Amino acid sequence: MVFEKLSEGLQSSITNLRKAVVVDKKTVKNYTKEIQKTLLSADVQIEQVFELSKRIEDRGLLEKPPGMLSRKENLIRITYEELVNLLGKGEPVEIQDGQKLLLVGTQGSGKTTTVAKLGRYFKKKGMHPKLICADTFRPAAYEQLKQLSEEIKLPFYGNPGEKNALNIIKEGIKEFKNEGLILIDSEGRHKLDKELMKDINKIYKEIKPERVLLILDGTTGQQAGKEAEAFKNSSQVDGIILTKLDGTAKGGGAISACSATGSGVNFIGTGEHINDFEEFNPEGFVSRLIGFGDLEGLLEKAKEVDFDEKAAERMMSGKFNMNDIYSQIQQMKKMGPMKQVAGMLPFGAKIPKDMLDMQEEKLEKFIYIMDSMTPDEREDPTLIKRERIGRISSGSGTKPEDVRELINYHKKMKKMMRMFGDERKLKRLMKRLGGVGM
Ligand SMILES: Nc1nc2c(ncn2[C@@H]2O[C@H](COP(=O)(O)OP(=O)(O)O)[C@@H](O)[C@H]2O)c(=O)[nH]1
Ligand SMILES: [Mg+2]
Repeated sequence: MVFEKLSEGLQSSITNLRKAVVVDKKTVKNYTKEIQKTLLSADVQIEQVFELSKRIEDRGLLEKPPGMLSRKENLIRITYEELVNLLGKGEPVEIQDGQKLLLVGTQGSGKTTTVAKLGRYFKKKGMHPKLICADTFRPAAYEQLKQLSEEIKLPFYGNPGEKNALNIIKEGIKEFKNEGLILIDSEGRHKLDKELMKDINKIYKEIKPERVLLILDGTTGQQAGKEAEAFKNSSQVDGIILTKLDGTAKGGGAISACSATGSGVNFIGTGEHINDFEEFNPEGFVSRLIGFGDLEGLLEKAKEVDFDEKAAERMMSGKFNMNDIYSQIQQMKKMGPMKQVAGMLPFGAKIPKDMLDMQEEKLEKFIYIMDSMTPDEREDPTLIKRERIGRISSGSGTKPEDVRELINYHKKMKKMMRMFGDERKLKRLMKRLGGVGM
């Protein structure tokens, strides 16, 4: 599996963090030490690792957790952000029909394979890729790409009799009437030397490809960044494709080193087969490393909840009615189980137990009941006497006990609101609870 070690390392640090009782300086330090170790073993540059862990540490200790997040959760969110920052800085490369795309890189980096992978990828997106083999350096290159193009059923042009790469490309473009997305496989040398650069620059000048993608072997780890830099200094590079990430634990190093050059990784190759290829997107990638389900909930919670000042004032003045309960339940449904929410409160213990035990279904039921009340009744629940209870329960398809339970709930809440004599405290509580508080 790709990035298994990196993922395991990060997830185990996060699990350990979750188990910690307090989030103090020592916890944060231990946590960042573990992250450091994981990143170093993925061959990420030492300076990058230290910068990242220092930022996680500083932010983790100083930053006020946004929204509903605890300090612990915020630390995980910060880790996510910093990893995204570490692994991706480049803009996505826009590729479409009507463009010529030149693939460059050293021999064996995976150019020919990647031309076919890209062809298949864009074909699936409804585009019209056409392949040209312009590698006159390696005799088998023509056959290799020809076969691959047959496998994925894409037009192919090559000319084994012609020794001049530039001529082949011109012929190919003519053959394809300069239509569709023309993918050009170029020659590679054993390293990025002057000769290769000269040849590529000549092709670049004559053919004017709209995009140039650099193919780098991911198993070289940090070295990939050095190659990217060298290439960028002598030729145009619009994006980077890292290959062979399936066969290495150094992928993190390769990606971060490329990102450090200012042009991030756009695609990754994750196997020899044509399907082993994907667009690289740092956010999605880091989410997967950390464990997506976990992160999704966390980021959702980090969103600042709206604070309804007017609702606070209404409550303070004792005017707490069913409309408030209504929006309160709507907010609660967005936030998850009550017990979990109460666990985050500074004085959670004051919340009556039956309220904490309230189940999602019950909240739903309450909503139905309130929907069956008249506006007057919602505004002033004391109007709801015995005969009205019957009407409301049958209107909402619930039992009269349910309606009574909601009325009692409202009373309890109202009483509790008064108990928080201190307005500041109440407002703070309400902010955490997302609006109408309890
Ligand atoms: N495991 C793995 N092998 C790859 C990947 N991409 C290319 N290769 C292999 O690397 C070798 C060189 O690839 P090739 O496309 O011929 O490189 P080129 O010389 O740059 O054109 C071939 O054996 C490919 O099958 C990849 O993402 N994963
Ligand atoms: Mg090749």
